[in-house]
Amino acid sequence: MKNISEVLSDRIRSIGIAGHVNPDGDCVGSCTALWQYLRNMDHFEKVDLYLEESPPETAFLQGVSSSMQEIGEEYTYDLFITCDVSDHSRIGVAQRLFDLAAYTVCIDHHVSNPGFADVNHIEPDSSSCSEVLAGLFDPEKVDLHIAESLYTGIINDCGVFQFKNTSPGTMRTAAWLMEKGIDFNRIIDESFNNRSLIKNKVLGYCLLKSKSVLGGKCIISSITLEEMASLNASQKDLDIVVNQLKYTEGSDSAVFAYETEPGVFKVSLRSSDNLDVSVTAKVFEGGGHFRAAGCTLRGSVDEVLARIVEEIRKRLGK
Ligand SMILES: [Mn+2]
Repeated sequence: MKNISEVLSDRIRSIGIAGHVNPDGDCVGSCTALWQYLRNMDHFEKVDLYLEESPPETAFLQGVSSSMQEIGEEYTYDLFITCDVSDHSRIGVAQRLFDLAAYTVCIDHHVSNPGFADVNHIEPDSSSCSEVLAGLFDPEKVDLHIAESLYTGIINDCGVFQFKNTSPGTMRTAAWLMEKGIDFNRIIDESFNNRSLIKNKVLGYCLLKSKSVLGGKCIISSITLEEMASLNASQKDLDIVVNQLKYTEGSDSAVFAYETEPGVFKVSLRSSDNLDVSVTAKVFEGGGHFRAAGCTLRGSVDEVLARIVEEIRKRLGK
């Protein structure tokens, strides 16, 4: 696909859009950008956006407050588009509507994406789904608010152009979005730098608990439901932890396990050039990218960490 218009035939009257469970900045940025873009086209009867509770840092984006967290009555959309969703099982709340839709499109950048829609446009070399979408839009139809959404998505997935997934193409996209007049400095502060006191405390707690394993090559940390409760924190407060762990000097990889329900841990993995953590995640039926991936394991926190570290040890060849 070269342009989003290729999937928008004249017969399409209703469009549903959805992101993934536990939405992040790129998910919200790409979904709201597409929602605004399609609504601005003015020839669809219905353009609906389904997003689970968005991170507060993205609340300023146009479309967030109009998005639906639950599905009302069942409805068959002429077209349903997912953004930043790496797998059918991650559609979350709108999965039923996706399944019912006459025609489906998946727009994504996850290398592990199996292609679960009728049309799959996946660019694994792209920093973010927002960058992929920017390439599918007519630049002249991108207004200030759409540019804000796309820019927010991009900076959240590439760590404000610090991660390896940042390409010259990412910078060129950011440049033309800046030319739309976005207040990029405010967007970076609001959606990336500013953190709640709880989020900062959780980060401090998890860093204090971090341990170096595999001769310093891997940094691990974790948090249980009980510990989260004692800090008054929830899952949404944890997204920055694993990247900070990764910044520990000398480490090639970081593992962060957090309990989502009793005895069930979501594990986030980060790595440098010499370790493909999406392979490690896949061993446990997870997925993701070369340097950032995730999976879910059952057991005690020590068991979960031990199993992941053992898998990384094998990959590192030690
Ligand atoms: Mn993404």
